[in-house]
Amino acid sequence: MQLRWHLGTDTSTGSAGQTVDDIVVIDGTSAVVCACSVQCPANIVVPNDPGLCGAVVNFPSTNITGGCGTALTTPSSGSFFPIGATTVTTMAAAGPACTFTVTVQDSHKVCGEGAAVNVSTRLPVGAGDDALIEGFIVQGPVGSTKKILIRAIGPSLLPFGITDALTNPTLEIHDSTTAIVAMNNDWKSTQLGGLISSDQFAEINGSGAAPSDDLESAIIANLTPGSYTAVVRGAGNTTGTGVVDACDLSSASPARLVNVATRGVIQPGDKLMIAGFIVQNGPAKAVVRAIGPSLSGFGINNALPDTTLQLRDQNGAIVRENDDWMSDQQAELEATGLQPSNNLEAALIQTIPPGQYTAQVRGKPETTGIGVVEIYFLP
Ligand SMILES: [Ca+2]
Ligand SMILES: [Ca+2]
Repeated sequence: MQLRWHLGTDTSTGSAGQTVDDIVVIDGTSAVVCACSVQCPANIVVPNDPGLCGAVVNFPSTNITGGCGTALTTPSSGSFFPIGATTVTTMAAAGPACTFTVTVQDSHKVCGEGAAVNVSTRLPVGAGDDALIEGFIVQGPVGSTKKILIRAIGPSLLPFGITDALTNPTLEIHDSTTAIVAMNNDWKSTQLGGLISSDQFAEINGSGAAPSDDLESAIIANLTPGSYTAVVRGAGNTTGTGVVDACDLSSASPARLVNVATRGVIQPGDKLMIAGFIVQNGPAKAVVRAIGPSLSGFGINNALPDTTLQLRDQNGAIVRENDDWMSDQQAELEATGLQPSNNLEAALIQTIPPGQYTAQVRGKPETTGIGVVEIYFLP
């Protein structure tokens, strides 16, 4: 087939000038659409943004040629990426897809030397049930405590281009009876009560992990063995994208964080749930779960009906992935007692060497709903 331009003079508007007034196709009987091709940019490695357990990363567009139809890149350029590796996917309506990896290295120690980021999660923060909730289970001998700095980050994402960042987060810590044991609105103003018996400004300020915006929340909590949840909301029921993270300030304590879980609204594409976490001091055996449909049994109306899960290392390589937990590690998961209660939920068990990891949860198909990502560290 050949295309030939036919040049003429456009007289329809009364003005002179050369325009293309027709395109003649010769030696062809029908229009031919070139094959769709998508070419992603190269893998990207960046340091974390100072003070954040991750970075806002911009990257070049995917090179798209031919008849691809609409192409969607997720997460999009300009998103917040947690510490660890996240795979970016461009998927064309015509079928072809490509991927590359964005790796955020823990270069600026958010938690200070010797302390680990246990988990950081970015999600849309809504009102009511749609709050961003992080759960912790502390295990240890009677009398032991785990000292954890928990933060709710919002406005400090704005300078990095997260335009829908939560402008004024608040943070509550609940115990297993759902009683509030600590709360904070703006980190420079300690709210006494519950576990908090003295002003925390100096200790937070000296921790190396003080939030960079005065409206952000932080609490240092000495947690005795038990289960806790941290709840992030927007002050005055405002909504937006927020990050909750936790630093372990007592790595020498015999008490251990054995479970960290995050619950929030998961949306298609960009707003998948990505939990970043760091394994220190030798390998850890972990069960990672992506919980969705079984939440409806706990009164959550808009739980995801089906979930998928990927565990990726700091190079972006998939350590293990799963769709429905009974498919390949059923016996191993049942032996831990941590198997999900719904067959469509995803779970995996893996011994992982020290390093930075992300657990990525999506709905299947990609729909909007509440999901939970859980990381259990086994003895
Ligand atoms: Ca606040
Ligand atoms: Ca599934």
